[in-house]
Amino acid sequence: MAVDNFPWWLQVTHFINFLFLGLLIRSGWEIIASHPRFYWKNDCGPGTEWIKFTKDTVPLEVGAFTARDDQRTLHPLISLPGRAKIGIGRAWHGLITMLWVLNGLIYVGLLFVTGQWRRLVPTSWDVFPEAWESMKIYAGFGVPSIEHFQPYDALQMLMYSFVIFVVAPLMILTGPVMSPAVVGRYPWYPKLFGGRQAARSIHFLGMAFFLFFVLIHVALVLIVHPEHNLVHMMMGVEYDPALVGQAVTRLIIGVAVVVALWIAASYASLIDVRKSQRILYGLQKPIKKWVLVPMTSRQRARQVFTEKDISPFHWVNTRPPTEEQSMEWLELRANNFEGYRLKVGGLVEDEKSFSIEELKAIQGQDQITMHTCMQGWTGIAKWSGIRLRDVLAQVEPLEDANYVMVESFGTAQHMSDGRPVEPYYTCLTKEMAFEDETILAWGMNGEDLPDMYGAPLRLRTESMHGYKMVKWVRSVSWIKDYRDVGDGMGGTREDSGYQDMDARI
Ligand SMILES: Nc1nc2c(c(=O)[nH]1)N[C@H]1C(S)=C(S)[C@@H](COP(=O)(O)O)O[C@H]1N2
Ligand SMILES: [Mo]
Repeated sequence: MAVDNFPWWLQVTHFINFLFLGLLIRSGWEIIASHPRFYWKNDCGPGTEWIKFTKDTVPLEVGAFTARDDQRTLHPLISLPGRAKIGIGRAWHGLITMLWVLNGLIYVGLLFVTGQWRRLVPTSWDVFPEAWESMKIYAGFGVPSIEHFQPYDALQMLMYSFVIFVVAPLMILTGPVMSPAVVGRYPWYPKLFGGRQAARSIHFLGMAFFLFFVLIHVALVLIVHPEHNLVHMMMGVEYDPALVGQAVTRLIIGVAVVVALWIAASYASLIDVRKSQRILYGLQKPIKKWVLVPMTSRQRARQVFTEKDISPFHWVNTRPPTEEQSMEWLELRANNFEGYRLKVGGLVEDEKSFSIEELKAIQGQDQITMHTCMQGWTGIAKWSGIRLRDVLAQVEPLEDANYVMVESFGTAQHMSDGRPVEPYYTCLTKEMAFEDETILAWGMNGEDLPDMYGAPLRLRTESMHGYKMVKWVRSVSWIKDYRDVGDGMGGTREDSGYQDMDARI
């Protein structure tokens, strides 16, 4: 195997990869910061973390410390975009993943088409004893002689193959397990990785491995025969001492450009966060619409969990309404919700309202499902309620009734833009509203819905993230367009947390 040139496409795909990996890792940190704990079990119980990046300990008492209280803020120099804009972090992560996978496919495709794969895929078992020899040399702070590198030595080959053919695919495969739509539609899939939280932990470990690999990779490039490496890498030609200076210049410029782009991405996203939200999610819309929705829409209930899977601990996000927020709810509460009536109206012929008893008489179902908050935590519970579509069937929608809006008595605990307290709401497309497991729940784990979890009625949209699942529901309305209500983004978390209206992934 002769040392031939490093082809130009190898340089380009490497450069793009370096840029994208940084964006992925930094947006990943933004997401981690919103729930800086990792678990193996889906319950996410306090004390069951195998690693956490916060000093806070969580009391077992329900609602004493909420998922929002747990959120951390990172600086824009560190995470993408920083300042706890998790919606934008998730948008970047999704978009760059698509581009990174594309770049990776081009790279691997070209490796095989051009025969370059022989450089890094070991073709003989000798690679293991040879790698061991290299390892011993490094362990003694030595450097294998240049003859070992043709162009890569055995240890390098093993490392590269492992990253490209094991770690990268594992990252791509564990990513979709974060999506409640994917997990709901294909319950066997998360099991391949030991469950949803195990997949999240593996995804985290993959990130840590990438960091470790990049550090070692860069260090070795610069320590072990750096003149040769730099000329190969940066100039794409055989080693020539005359080219070293130019290679170093190129390296410095390349790294500076990438780092500048990483940081620019953060600050550019923060200038006009709403615009970033629209652009970043907008670019992903076709993939969501043409791939994700058809692949995951759930017209059939799929109970995958049983009573014994029910989580002993279930995180709370936002506490029940206070006096400033809703006297109405507090008065209903004081009366055990006896006077409560769900209003069903908006663009309908005939507004109606229903007591919980009346709803129970129409239809009822139980579902044991996993709640997934986009922050990263999950919890399994049994929810009892009525299908939203059966509630909607009680009224006659007008012609331009296109979306369903669900409004709360309560608020969001924390609005990232610090605006005054206002009622929580969400909007659903017809597709979302009519799914089998989209219900208004009055019961949790066989009991009346507790106050913390949304009494007397809460929305459950099982194929979507938690932010769609309005607690303390006051009304359901047909509306013409979600762009006409609130800030026009589709719900409270979309308006002020910059999330996507389509909460499937
Ligand atoms: N009224 C209201 N409903 C809400 C929220 C909120 O802040 N206010 N948070 C949502 C989010 S982001 C999540 S993850 C779930 C959490 O539900 P839980 O507290 O029952 O676990 O509630 C959703 N419903
Ligand atoms: Mo959430």
